Formats: sequence, C-alpha cells, structure tokens
Amino acid sequence: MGTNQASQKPAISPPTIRERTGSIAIADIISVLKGEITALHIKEAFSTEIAEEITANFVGSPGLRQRKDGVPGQYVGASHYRKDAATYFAEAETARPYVDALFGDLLDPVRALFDALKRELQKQGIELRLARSEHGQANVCRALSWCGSGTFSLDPHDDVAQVLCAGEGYEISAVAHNTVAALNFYPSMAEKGGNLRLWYHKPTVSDRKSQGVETTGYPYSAAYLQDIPCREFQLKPGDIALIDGGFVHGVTGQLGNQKRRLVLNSFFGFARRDLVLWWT
Ligand SMILES: O=C(O)CCC(=O)C(=O)O
Ligand SMILES: [Fe+2]
Repeated sequence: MGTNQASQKPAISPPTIRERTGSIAIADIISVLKGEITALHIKEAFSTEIAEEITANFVGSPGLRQRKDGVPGQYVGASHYRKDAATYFAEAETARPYVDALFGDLLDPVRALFDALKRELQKQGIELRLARSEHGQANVCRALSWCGSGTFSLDPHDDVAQVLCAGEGYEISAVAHNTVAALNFYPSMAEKGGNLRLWYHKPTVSDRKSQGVETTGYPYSAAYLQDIPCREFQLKPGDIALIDGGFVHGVTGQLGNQKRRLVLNSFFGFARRDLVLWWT
C-alpha cells in the first residue's frame, strides 16, 4: 500500500479570536504568548497621525529595499528568514537608523508596546529582551509592503519553521517549541483587499515535510489549504493584529493603486520559562 492520503489530511485547530476597538491590553498579549488566544485584532489601536507619518517616512526612506529571498515585497529593517545569524544581526545593526527614522519625532508605538510588556513580565520574574548574538542585536520591528500579485500579496505560510530551522548562532530556535507570537501594526492599507487570512491549522514538522516547506514554512499551496476553514481580518490603518504565528496565515491580494499596504512586524516568544525573546 502506498502513502495513506487520508492520514495526511491537515488537522483542524479551532482558534480563539478576540476583536475589539481601542487600546491593546498587556494581559491579552500575554495570553497570545501563552497560546491561550490565537488571534487578537485591535481596531484603532494607534493614531492616524502616527500611521501617516510612518507611511510617508517608509516611502521616502533611504533604507527602503526590495526583497530578494523569494518573498515579493519592499522593506525597511532586517528579516531573519533564510539568513544565518551573522548576516541577520549585521543587517539589523545597519538598518537600525532607518527603522528608527520611520517614526520621526513621534512616539514609536511598537517600542511603547515592547516597553510596557517588558515592565509587566519583569513583575512576573520574566525577562523580555531583543534577540542578540556576537554580531549585534535585533531591532524592535521591520516595515514591509507585500507586493505579490494574484490571490495573495503574501502567500500562506507559518512563522515557526523559519524559527525552528534558524540554524547556528541563533538563540531564537528554542522559541519554536513555544508560541511564536507575530505582532503586526498597520500604518497603511490598500483601498481593497490586503486582509490577513488565518487558516485553522497549525502545521507539524511532518506536515511541512509533506509540503516541501520544512525549513521555510512558505508557501502552502491552495490544494493543501482547500478543506481548512479560515477567517479574514479586515484591517484599517491604525489597527494591530497579534497572532499565533504557528497557524497558517497570508495576506490577500490588493486592489487599487492609490495606497500601499504597510505593516510593522515583529516576533516574540518564550525561549525559557524566565526569558522572552523579541526579533524580526
Ligand atoms: O502583513 C501581514 O499582515 C502579515 C505579515 C506576516 O505574516 C509576516 O511578516 O510573517
Ligand atoms: Fe507571517
């Protein structure tokens, strides 16, 4: 008998989803970190003024680059995806002034969240810090504008494979055994589309192997996902989405050419009981 197709059907994990308007609560962030909440969508979480300033600074940034790693997009900052630690941390150091400049003279809302979470975790005897190596330290966020064409502007993927397979010199690999929380701030959205779609499925290592995405978690095919229920978050500038990055997710295609979709993204999770690492 050949491979039993039935046994390879992807398992469905019903998510716990919270949506609300206003400020993000530290307790909810910790619930995502602990795997109690799958996705948290906060509408109008930061001001339009900050959103517009970040977007203008991104568009005019001298640090704006085109991704060349097979994921279509433009960015400011550094991504650890498919990079060894020496390359990633060196890039993070080089990009830091450009990432900082995205916020101009305004308060950086991502750093404000990082600082608030750090204070709360400290009270619980848990350290929160940026991932680091002898080559440098991660930045608090990276800015990305996805430009894939077709059904998705960012293809369906999970954020765990790249952490699990991060390789030599990284301290983040340990986080892959816990929840990899993916934090997204949205300063700008396209007129239509650009929704964050979350499938109710958390791939295992063998699921990834079967799909040929063991080390990247990217991209999952339409055929693989076709029978899995999903949910879409319709985002507006000023929204935050915080998800368990182990669930398959992607960004739907965008329509309209007046506005570009922009996300500030970071990852964090428990490396040890008393240590939460943060990186991009
Ligand atoms: O842009 C988004 O909404 C999601 C970004 C994302 O999934 C990622 O950077 O891994
Ligand atoms: Fe992701």
